[in-house]
Amino acid sequence: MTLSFRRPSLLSGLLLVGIIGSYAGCKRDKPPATPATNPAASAQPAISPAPVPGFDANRTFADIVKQVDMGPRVPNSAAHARALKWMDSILTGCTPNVELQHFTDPGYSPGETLNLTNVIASFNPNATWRILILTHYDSRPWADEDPNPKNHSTPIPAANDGGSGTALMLELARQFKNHPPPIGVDLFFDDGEDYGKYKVDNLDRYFLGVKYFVANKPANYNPQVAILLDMIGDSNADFEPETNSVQSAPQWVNEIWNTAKEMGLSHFRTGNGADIEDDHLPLIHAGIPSVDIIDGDLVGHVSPDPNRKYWHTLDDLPKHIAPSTLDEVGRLLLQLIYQRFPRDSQIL
Ligand code: 1BN
Ligand code: ZN
Repeated sequence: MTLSFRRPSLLSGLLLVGIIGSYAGCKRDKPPATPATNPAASAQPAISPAPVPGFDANRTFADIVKQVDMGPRVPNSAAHARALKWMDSILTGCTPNVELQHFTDPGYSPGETLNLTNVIASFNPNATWRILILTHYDSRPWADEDPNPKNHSTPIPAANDGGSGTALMLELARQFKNHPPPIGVDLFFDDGEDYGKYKVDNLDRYFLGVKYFVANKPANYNPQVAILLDMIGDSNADFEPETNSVQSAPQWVNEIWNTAKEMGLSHFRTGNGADIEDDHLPLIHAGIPSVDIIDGDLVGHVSPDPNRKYWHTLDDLPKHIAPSTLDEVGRLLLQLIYQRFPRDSQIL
């Protein structure tokens, strides 16, 4: 892969700030259980939690429809370029700190070169206590799980698998613009997640953007936790703790699912979720504790519900998405960011 930056590398800049702050020198290398049980936090005078902004789930739904209307966002396609421009314009309207990470991959066909772009939008860049939230925005080029074999080489609409996380993170960015988060937040829209053919070469050709990000990140960029959003919009979504996430970041899994329980969110269930290989694996391998919020029963059409058998098919359409599900995920993340995760002033 080759690299070019359209803008100066934001993460490098962030890391310069971070060196002065606590990226390199942070004493905490394990996350706290909760602010209430975090000794460093409880030693400080009480800090009133930041007010939690609202979340516009209808605008999020509309942004899923917008992406599907652009066409499948397959690398090297006009729809992919259009989606990138659209995301970039929204994000640059919300923060001056938007980085485009351009890179290439050979693709599958002889002589092919995939032009790929990761997008990273940062908020509160001087905060040393940071989280990374990520999703993929590319669409799978092959509907190879479609019941009709004639569709196996056709790209998927990717309303849920790509579109939902992208729309939700754009809405977070809009909220952060008007209500700057009390912790550092880096929103990472990664490319080339769904490019692989797992029946041919397992998962070797997946997660291209995150693999690139990890291989090129400054050594001292180490967010406290990464939260991956994948297929988070289904009207009957079932979010259970995913196995690799539990192993990588058990305290953060508890924090997220406990918060969901306290908020009375109906789509979050404790229990044993599936073991899913996803964008979080390269981050975990790079030492970043990571949690995948994923509707795991969609993968492999495990759910017995016939309306939930559209993963990697031409039926991954907005008709399966409910604003009420997007609302739960969006409000949960805002609650964690504004009220649950410790701020610098609580840990320094
Ligand atoms: C998740 C959603 N993934 C792709 N779209 C990753 C994956 C691919 C998981 C193949 C299992 C099999
Ligand atoms: Zn997929």
